[in-house]
Amino acid sequence: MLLKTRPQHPIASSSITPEQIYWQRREFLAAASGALLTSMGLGLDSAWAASSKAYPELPQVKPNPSFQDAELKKKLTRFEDISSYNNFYEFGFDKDEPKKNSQNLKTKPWTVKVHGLVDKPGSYLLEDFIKPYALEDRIYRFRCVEAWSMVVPWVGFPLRLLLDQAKPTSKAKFVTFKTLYDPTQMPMQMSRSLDWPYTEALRLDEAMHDLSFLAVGVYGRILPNQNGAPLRLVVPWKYGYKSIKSIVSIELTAERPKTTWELKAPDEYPFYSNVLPEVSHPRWSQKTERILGSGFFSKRQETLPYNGYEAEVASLYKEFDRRKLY
Ligand SMILES: Nc1nc2c(c(=O)[nH]1)N[C@H]1C(S)=C(S)[C@@H](COP(=O)(O)O)O[C@H]1N2
Ligand SMILES: [Mo]
Repeated sequence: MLLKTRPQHPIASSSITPEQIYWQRREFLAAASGALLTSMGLGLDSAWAASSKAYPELPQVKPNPSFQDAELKKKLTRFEDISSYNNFYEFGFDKDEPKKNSQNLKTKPWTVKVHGLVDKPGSYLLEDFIKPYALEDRIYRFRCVEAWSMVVPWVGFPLRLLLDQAKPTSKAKFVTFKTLYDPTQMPMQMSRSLDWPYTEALRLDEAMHDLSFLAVGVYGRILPNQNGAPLRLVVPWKYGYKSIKSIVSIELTAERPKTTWELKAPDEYPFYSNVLPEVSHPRWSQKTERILGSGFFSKRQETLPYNGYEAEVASLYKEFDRRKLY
């Protein structure tokens, strides 16, 4: 995983939607600190509209009031940044490659298998998979292990609700997720750079935590392919690589599986991967993070314990040494 910075392009809004009001505010702030950025933005008006509106709106999405923090709302990362600076190694290792190379990923029909140590296993078409749940909008912080961060309004439902339906047996201790394996569509799966299919896992009690979220959209619209369409995990108190994309398999297991990044470099990307600013990555500090989309002279901010969710999740780890849990 490499760090790479590139200029961010401010884009003025044409029609007023809630997210665009936030950007206007951002641009106002940008204007206050440098008029150049705003003037560049004017010409990109229609480019923005095209990039957002290419994605169908999800019907009946309700904001979950517990995750609409006013301060975070002001810091929302623009759709344009969320959808053009990505890690999705199946489509390439540079941040701009997933967007370029994932456009033909076939996300319909899409089948998700729920299996392993559950009373109610099943294979579902995505439409049927999400049908039982009310889609909600949750604004979460997102922190990549590479020390950049964003604030994202995800659309989806808590993973816990799915697990409640699948009914894990008493032997189930972990939930294992797998991404689609199809090298004809995901060209980097032909290389041996990582152990494919991309695999991630949570302890069952982590998976049952209300914050663990299955996302099908962002900014009220379906997920762009590069963000993990049509279904991805979001675990906001852990480093981004735990938030596995384009999921086809959810399996309850008794044993802890080896995860993809753990297999690659266990000392750098261990199983727990909780965001802990005091625990450095072997090759860099995790004390601060670069704010994605904060302009050419990127701003940094302090990283928060458990990425700001300490009050909610610390009890999951009380009997452990935090350092072992990174
Ligand atoms: N299948 C799969 N899931 C993945 C990855 C990946 O390469 N493949 N990258 C992870 C990493 S390192 C991060 S930071 C996030 C990035 O999500 P985003 O592109 O939506 O910001 O996805 C995670 N999920
Ligand atoms: Mo990441």
